[in-house]
Order: sequence, then structure tokens, then C-alpha cells
Amino acid sequence: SASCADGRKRRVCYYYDPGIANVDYGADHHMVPRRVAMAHALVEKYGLLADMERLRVRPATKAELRAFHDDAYVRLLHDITQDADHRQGDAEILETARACGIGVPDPGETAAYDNPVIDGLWDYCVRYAGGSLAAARALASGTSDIAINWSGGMHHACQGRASGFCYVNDIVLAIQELLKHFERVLYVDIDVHHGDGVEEHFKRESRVMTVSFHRYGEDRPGGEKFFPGTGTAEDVGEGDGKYYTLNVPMDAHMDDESYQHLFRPIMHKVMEKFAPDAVVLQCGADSLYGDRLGNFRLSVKGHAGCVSYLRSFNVPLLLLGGGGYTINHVASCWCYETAVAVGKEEGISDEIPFHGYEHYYRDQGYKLHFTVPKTNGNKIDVAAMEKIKQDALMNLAMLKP
Ligand code: ZL4
Ligand code: CA
Ligand code: ZN
Repeated sequence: SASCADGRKRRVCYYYDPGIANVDYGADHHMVPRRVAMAHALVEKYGLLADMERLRVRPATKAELRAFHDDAYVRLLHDITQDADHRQGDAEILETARACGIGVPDPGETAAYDNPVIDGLWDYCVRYAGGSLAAARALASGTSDIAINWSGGMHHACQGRASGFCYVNDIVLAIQELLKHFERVLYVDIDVHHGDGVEEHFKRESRVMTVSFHRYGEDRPGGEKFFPGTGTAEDVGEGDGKYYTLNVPMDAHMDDESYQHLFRPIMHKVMEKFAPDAVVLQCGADSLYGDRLGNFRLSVKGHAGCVSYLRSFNVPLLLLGGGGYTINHVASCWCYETAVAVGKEEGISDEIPFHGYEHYYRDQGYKLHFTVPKTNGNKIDVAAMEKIKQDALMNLAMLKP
């Protein structure tokens, strides 16, 4: 199709479950699942649904979650949801929950915890995980070239523990599903946070390569480390998986140019050396300019440049969501990246159409591409960036071709 930048049309399938968009982490919490409904409303209004197959799937089962998560943890996620009055509920469940990183606020308290007990928690987890599993199966069966689940990408969840707003690690589950059909799977993570949960599970595995780009270091001089505080360049995997883990730790304030200066050469080398049969891209949108938690300065086009670059290799591609806390920016970004997936980004008007959520876009002048102001201070340390790139390329040189 002429509308595709590289002249080749992709079969794209798309998962969206409106039930997920109503999930509420609490009034003060940064994570707002409604951002996915906002992205979907834009996707629909821009006419992109016509270019995709819509995935309608059943929620993931307990057995499917147990492919990664501990049985006791899966039971807890299920049982705590049944415990309707969980604020004063079963003391034993609450204690187990706290041991698994899930906090139960006291009455009157709102989001005092990263991972609160949410109403409908079980339903939420099995739906976003079900979406990522179905998307992986659509790639594995060869019915799609690109599969999208913006409500997935929960990269911090551990085997028996919630972490960083993530309860079930749909990425690990999707990669395990892909491994049933593909020899080598590449995981790439452009969320501003380190993709620790995915890396941890596959760090001894040479069939899965994980690559995370993230902010690393102190929030402010002498302050706390930026969450989760892992993902140094020395963190390269273990045993058979040595050098199949790659981390690109970056300073705050990365802009399009400095980010792509690292992303393209590094990913070019990864694709050449690892030659994956499938690629999973976690598109965390907290690396965008103006994010409430991240401090990078990517534009929508800069962020989507990662999607189009990986798409250009013509390998089955799974696109997942992740972080993103300035919700109008997140929705703009994931809508534009959906357009990139179907090869229609050229035809996407910069004017946000009337679609029910348009009032959220006032701060960005009702333009899809919000402007990233030229920075006066906060210079990026070019020498430090060059060192990070060389570190990454040196690790990649250790990989067998
Ligand atoms: C908050 O609820 O760093 C700020 C920030 C303010 C209002 C109420 C204050 C009560 C979470 C964050 C105190 C809450 C303190 N308020 C929570 C080490 C922490 C322990 C928990 O994008 N406290 C933990 C998680 C990160 C930590 C980032 C990114 C997910 C993803 C993929 C997850 N956790 C310090 C914070 C709140 C606040 C609640 C907050 N939490 C900011 N950063 C974190 O990678 C989806
Ligand atoms: Ca990352
Ligand atoms: Zn994040």
C-alpha cells in the first residue's frame, strides 16, 4: 500500500476492553487506566479501526497466570477482589496482600501505596493479561504481523509480588506464549523506568533478549534513586543468558535527538546480532515530555520513531502500553503509534477531532503533536551519552553472531 512508509502493508490486530478503562487506582494515584479509553476514542475517530482486526478475547485464566506467577499469589489476587469490604476485611488476606506488595489504605486514605487494592482488581488483571496473550497468539499463528494491547506492558510485576503499579506481568506471559512458536524473542522497553520484572525472569535465558532504555540515577543530588533503581550497563544477564540482557541507563532530560542517537545504532546492532523471530515493544509513554513521573523530553514523533524503526525490520511485532502519567500526552502518543502500525501516520491530522475527550487536550492547543519547548538549562552530557552507547555496543560485541 502506498500509505506505508516502507511500501509494505501489515496485518494489524488490536485489543481494547472498555472494562479496563473504568479501573480506578484511587484519586491521588498517577496511574489512570482511562488514558487507554482516551487513546481508543482517538483511534476510532481517526478511522484507524477500519485498518485493523479487533481482538475480542476471554480473560486470562488462573492456569494461564500460573505460567509465570506463584499459585499463592494468583489466589491472593483472586480472593482479595472477592473480599468486597477489604478495608476492614479478612485480616489474614490483608497481611498476605501487604507481604505481596499490595497495600490496603486505611479508611479516608487514598493512594498511599504504589499498588493499592483496586475494586475489580482480578478482572482488571485477567483482562489486560488476556489481551496480551491473545495478541501473542495472533502473531504466533501468523494471522497478524503486528498486534497491539495498550492496556498491557506491566513490566514490574514479579512472580509472587506486585511492584510499580503492576500486579500481573502480561509481558512475561506473552513472551512465554511466543516462545512456543518462535525460536528467539526480543523484548524492548522504552518506558522511562527499567523493565526489571521481565529482565529478572529471562536473565538466564538465551532465547529471549531484553533491552531496556530508562532513566537511571538520583532523583536529585543525594536523593532517592529513580525507581526501581536497577538496570546499570553492567547488568548483562547470567549463565546461558549472559549478554542477552542489555541496559541503557540514561540521565534525565533526554530529547528526541539524544534518545534516537542511542536507540537506532543500538537496536540496529541488536537486530543484526540476535536476529529475533518476534519483537515485543513496551511503549511506556512516561518517557514523553511533560510526564508527571518521568523527566525525559521526547515528542510523540520521537517516541513513535522507536515503533517505526522496529517495524521496519518486518519481524512479527507486539506493541504494549506501560507507564504514562500525563494522560493527554499518553493518548496522543498511542493513537499516533497505532497509525504508525497500520502505516497511516502521514494522513493523521494534527487537529484533535471532537470525540468526547477533546477538552483534555487544551494544554496542548488541541494538537495531536504537543510542542516540546527548546530547553535553555538542563544540558545533556554528550560525553556521558557517548559512553553509554559505547558500553552498550561493547556488550553487544560479546554476543555470538
Ligand atoms: C506519589 O500517592 O518510588 C506521590 C508518588 C504522591 C500522594 C499521597 C502520598 C502518600 C506513588 C508515587 C505517599 C505515597 C508514597 N502521592 C508511595 C519507593 C516508593 C514507595 C511507595 O511506569 N511510595 C516506591 C513506582 C514508584 C517508588 C513507579 C512506574 C510504573 C511504570 C509501568 C512505577 N515507586 C516511593 C513512593 C502518591 C504517590 C504514589 C510514586 N511511586 C512515584 N514513583 C513511584 O514503569 C507502569
Ligand atoms: Ca525502560
Ligand atoms: Zn514507567
